[in-house]
Amino acid sequence: MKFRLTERQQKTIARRHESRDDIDTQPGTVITHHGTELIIETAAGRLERANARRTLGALAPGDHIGWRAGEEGKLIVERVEPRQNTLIRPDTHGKLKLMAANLDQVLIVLAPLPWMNPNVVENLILATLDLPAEPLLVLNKIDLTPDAETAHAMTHELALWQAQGWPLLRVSTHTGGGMPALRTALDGKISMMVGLSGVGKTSLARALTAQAANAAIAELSTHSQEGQHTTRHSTLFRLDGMAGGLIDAPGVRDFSLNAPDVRAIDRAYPDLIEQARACRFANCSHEAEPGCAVRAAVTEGQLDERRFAHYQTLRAAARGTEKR
Ligand SMILES: Nc1nc2c(ncn2[C@@H]2O[C@H](COP(=O)(O)OP(=O)(O)OP(=O)(O)O)[C@@H](O)[C@H]2O)c(=O)[nH]1
Ligand SMILES: [Mg+2]
Ligand SMILES: [Zn+2]
Repeated sequence: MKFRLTERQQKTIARRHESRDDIDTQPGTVITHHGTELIIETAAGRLERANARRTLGALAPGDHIGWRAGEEGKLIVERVEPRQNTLIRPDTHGKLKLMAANLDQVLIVLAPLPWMNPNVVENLILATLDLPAEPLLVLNKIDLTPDAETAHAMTHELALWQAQGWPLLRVSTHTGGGMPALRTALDGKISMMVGLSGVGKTSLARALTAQAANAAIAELSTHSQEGQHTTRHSTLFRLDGMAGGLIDAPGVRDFSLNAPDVRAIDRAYPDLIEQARACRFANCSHEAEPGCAVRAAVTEGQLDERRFAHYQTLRAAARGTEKR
């Protein structure tokens, strides 16, 4: 999982928009794409099919672009504006793919079934904070009653994340419960949904935006299989009666961070950082040093053991990349 472009990639992208500045274009936003075929939204709010100039490289939902009418009425995207941030993720072949651009908020969509590994949730929170964007935890399918073990794990982990100050909303697309609060949280922002396949991201998009039922977009962005519709391409939907937009995306299975940044890790573990201030050594690694307040807090049950273990795993990964 990689959210940021390398400096070289950023420079390449910067050069690309400079190169088309001479052409007179109209402003628009990328809604979705399928290969070189794009659907863009014009400033007037119309959805149009378009093709991007090949030299622009990959475009993604949320990209602000400049387009002009080409021959035979086909729109041509000539430029892409500098990006506030980019969400990048390996595709099924392991190739890094631009999933979305210019995000204000990332909705980490959870459900009792399937319940996501909490370490993966924390990787998502970390990556969101690193964009930077605001994380919003959304627990969907609250109409379902999970088995006792899942219920216990859910209650425990959700309380931990809330204690770090990350907001949590509980909703059900089936009953409509919690949906007004979710609407309010989305107003005026560009938000992207991430979560396991089957947690109900597309169902949420349909509940919140009339556009998500648009047949032409649905055809481009979904793949149906055994009666289930799996999202294949990220798509930006405009929210009914509100500013901002919601990006539906394919489900993620894993969310490992290949090169976490030490400061980004610390931002995702404020509880640990707070305890670490009481460690005897300022550069304590919380492994074997005497006077380690973090290890003491874990032993006393004041700090969550799983969170501590995952923090140490992330820190080890960060040290590994620093040495290289
Ligand atoms: N019980 C219950 N089921 C729900 C709810 N929301 C969605 N579902 C069901 O969950 C299943 C998966 O929903 P989708 O919206 O396709 O899930 P998704 O996250 O978009 O999945 P991918 O596109 O594969 O990533 C469907 O059968 C939905 O009917 C809910 O609030 N309660
Ligand atoms: Mg979907
Ligand atoms: Zn320590």
